[in-house]
Formats: sequence, C-alpha cells, structure tokens
Amino acid sequence: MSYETLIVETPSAGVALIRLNRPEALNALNSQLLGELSKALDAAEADETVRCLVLTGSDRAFAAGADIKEMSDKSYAQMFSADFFGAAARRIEQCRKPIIAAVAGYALGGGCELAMLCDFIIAAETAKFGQPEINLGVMPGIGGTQRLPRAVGKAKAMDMVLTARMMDAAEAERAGLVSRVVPADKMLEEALAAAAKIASQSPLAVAMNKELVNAAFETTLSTGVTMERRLFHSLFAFEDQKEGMAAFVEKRKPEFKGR
Ligand code: CO8
Repeated sequence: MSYETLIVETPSAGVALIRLNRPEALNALNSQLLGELSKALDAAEADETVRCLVLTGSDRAFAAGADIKEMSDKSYAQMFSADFFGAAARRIEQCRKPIIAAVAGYALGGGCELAMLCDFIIAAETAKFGQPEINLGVMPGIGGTQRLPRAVGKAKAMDMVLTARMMDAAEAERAGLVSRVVPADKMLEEALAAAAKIASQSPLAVAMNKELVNAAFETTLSTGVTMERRLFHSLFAFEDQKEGMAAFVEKRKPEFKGR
C-alpha cells in the first residue's frame, strides 16, 4: 500500500517502521495523515509476519500537534459530526500489536498524545514534549489531560497543560513519560532493536502482556491481579510456553511459533 503522509518500511523480520512524513508542517496531524495511519495499522494488524511496530517522525519533529490550519475554521457541528480524530485515536489505542514511539524533536499537543497512545516511548536527547493547546484557546483532545497525569502525576501534568511549558527528554525520563533517552543519532537504532527483541518473543505472550499492563489503568488492583493470574495460567495452553521453558532448561534460544 502506498501513502502520501507516511513511509512504511520493514527494517527487520517482524518489525514494521512507520515514519510520519509531512516535513513541511513538522508532521502536524491532519485527517489525511491520521486516516493513512489507521490504514497502516489495519495492514500491520492483518499481517502475521508483523510482530511489533515503531512509530517515528523526523529529527526535527515527531509531530508538532494536530494541524492547526486544518482545524482553525471548523464549527462545533463539523467537529462533532466528524467525531474529529476520535476514530483514529481509538484505532491506535486498540492496536493489539505493540507500538514503540521513537521520538526526536517536538512532540507537542496531538503529537505528545500520539506518542502516549503508543505502548512506550524511546526519546532522543533532542525530544521536547508539551501540551501547548492552551496557547490556542483550547485543550488537549486526544487523551492528553488523561494520559499525561497517569504518566507524570498531577503536578507536572497540570503545569504543562496550564502553562504550555515543554518538558525536555531528561525531565520526561525522570518523570516517567519515556522509558529511555538516547543520543539522537542512536535513537532509531535503539527503538528498532527493542522492536526486534519484542518481535522475537511469543506473539501470544506479547499480546497478553500488553493487554494486562494497559488493564492496570482501567481496573482495581485485585481485579487486575486476578486477570493476570488467569492469563498466566492460560499461556500453558500454548506450544510457545513449552518451547520457552524447554529452551531455558536445554540452554538454547527458544523458537516461538505463535501457537
Ligand atoms: N499545525 C499546522 N502547521 C504547523 C503546526 C501545527 N500544529 N506546527 C508547525 N506547523 C508548521 C508551521 O506553520 C510552519 O509552516 P510554514 O512554514 O508554512 O509557516 C512549519 O510547520 C514550521 O514551523 P515553524 O516555522 O513554526 O517552526 P519553528 O521551529 O519556528 O517552531 C514549533 C516550531 C515551536 C513546534 C512551532 O511550529 C509551534 O509552536 N507549532 C504549534 C505547536 C502547537 O501548538 N501544537 C498543538 C496543536 S493543537 C493540538 O494538537 C490539539 C490536539 C487535539 C486535536 C483533536 C481533538 C479531538
């Protein structure tokens, strides 16, 4: 499939790399880009050879937010009728395969929210995160007011959405927004290596791990822990569990088949 606002590649077995590609607008998220991203996720989800995705932008910007020029003249009726960006946000949120956000440069507004919709964020030292929508007289609209406090706590989230200040990569790592910070020239390499490692695991175990970590934000501790134990037990129905444990005992690398 070919896209105008994305570049999709397969850098190694099991890994799909999706690059946001609107350099003229610092990868601002418009309807076309988010429509194409939804299609690319559909394709990756349907492709059994894809086990993990990496979503990235350019050196200058992961994404500088939703496209202000596209939005500026819209009416409430238009925003509501189109459920503006609702479908795309749900598509990313509901992807069953892991997505790593590889962020360099600006991740602002919808760009920061897009990164937070992914499963974890690997940041270049140049990364800058922010929710500056208040400067435009609006607010985050793709989960920023909800996911940012869950990631960094109320104090920093409130500071960021009310003052529009940006957080650099070091602060984002200290605050728990990103999992790793690496030099800019190593960032993509690091993200692709993490994706390759995930792609080498049992896809069944990967999917269940992802589902349960996400469930931690939606359930009580006791419900989550019970769900985890049930799924742990259920993994014993798969050949991959037998293979993983046999390989450990036999001191060899496991070969997971996804069954
Ligand atoms: N939308 C449209 N175009 C953009 C955007 C954007 N968000 N960001 C940058 N651009 C464009 C600029 O207009 C400029 O284009 P042109 O050359 O044609 O004038 C080009 O990208 C380069 O940008 P700058 O010249 O401004 O580059 P600088 O290096 O000087 O500044 C900044 C970089 C600081 C990133 C600056 O561009 C900026 O502040 N951008 C806007 C950041 C922002 O406010 N983001 C939030 C947008 S609102 C949002 O994300 C809401 C999400 C929820 C939507 C859906 C809800 C349901």
